[in-house]
Amino acid sequence: PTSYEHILTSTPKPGVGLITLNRPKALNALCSPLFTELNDALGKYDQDKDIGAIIITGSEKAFAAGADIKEMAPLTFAAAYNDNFIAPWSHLANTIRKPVIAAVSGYALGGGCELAMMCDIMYCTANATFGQPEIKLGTIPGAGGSQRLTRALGKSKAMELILTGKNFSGKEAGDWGLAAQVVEGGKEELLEVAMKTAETIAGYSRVAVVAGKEVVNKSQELSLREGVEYERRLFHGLFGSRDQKIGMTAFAEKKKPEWSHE
Ligand code: CO8
Repeated sequence: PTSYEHILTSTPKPGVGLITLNRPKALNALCSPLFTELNDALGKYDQDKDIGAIIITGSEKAFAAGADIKEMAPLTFAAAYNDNFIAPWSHLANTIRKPVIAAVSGYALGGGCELAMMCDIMYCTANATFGQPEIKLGTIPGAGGSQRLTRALGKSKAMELILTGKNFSGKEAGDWGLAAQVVEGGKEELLEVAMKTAETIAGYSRVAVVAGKEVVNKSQELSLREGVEYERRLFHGLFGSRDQKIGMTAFAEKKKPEWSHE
């Protein structure tokens, strides 16, 4: 395994890649070097044939307390624009094809909330603390928060949160549908839930899983009619996979399918 400075990587279960944000002195503030490492680790798991699902988590106290404010403070418009500051953050949402699960305990503020929302499935503890507090720093969300929060919660609630900068709890994230499940307990119970889902997904055909992620994500960008047509094209295409034959034959023979991932 590659050794990183700001993250830890491991494979706690077969098929599951676990990335732990590990910059405890700054509550996992997402400095550029951390993101470079995160993108590297995500890219490696995405390429790894033995990995079927990825989990991103933080510590008990902080998933991530935002982009690194100390790094951003002196940035000029020209430097941010010329270097396309934050653009590498889109790697997760734009490039990674395997499912990524966010397991959020503690603070998920600003860029931390945005990172969690870029993941495909979010789990959190009831007392996790979410928020987009950028307005308090004289700026606005810069890693997709205004778009993803609004799609998830609707305009009025997202507007209120982004313009007041007030936090919301893990329980609220669950009630509002931002998180798929709110886990009672701490980081350990949270990871157990995330791991179980990751293991389940990793146990299916990789071809079908990647297609499933792709079509759900299309729903965020296409009209209903275009989205349904996109889904149908891919659905038809999967009759060309070996795993569709394996899965349906196994059902008829009352056997457990042995996926070829082809
Ligand atoms: N950036 C840099 N350092 C941070 C950050 C951060 N976002 N958050 C915490 N830290 C550091 C603190 O400075 C402190 O360092 P030191 O010990 O050297 O003083 C250490 O982490 C521990 O923090 P606290 O002592 O503040 O811990 P508390 O438990 O008292 O408070 C809080 C925890 C409430 C989370 C508090 O740290 C806080 O308010 N943090 C900032 C939260 C915030 O505003 N986040 C949004 C940042 S802006 C953003 O993400 C914009 C995204 C735009 C898109 C992407 C841009 C890159």
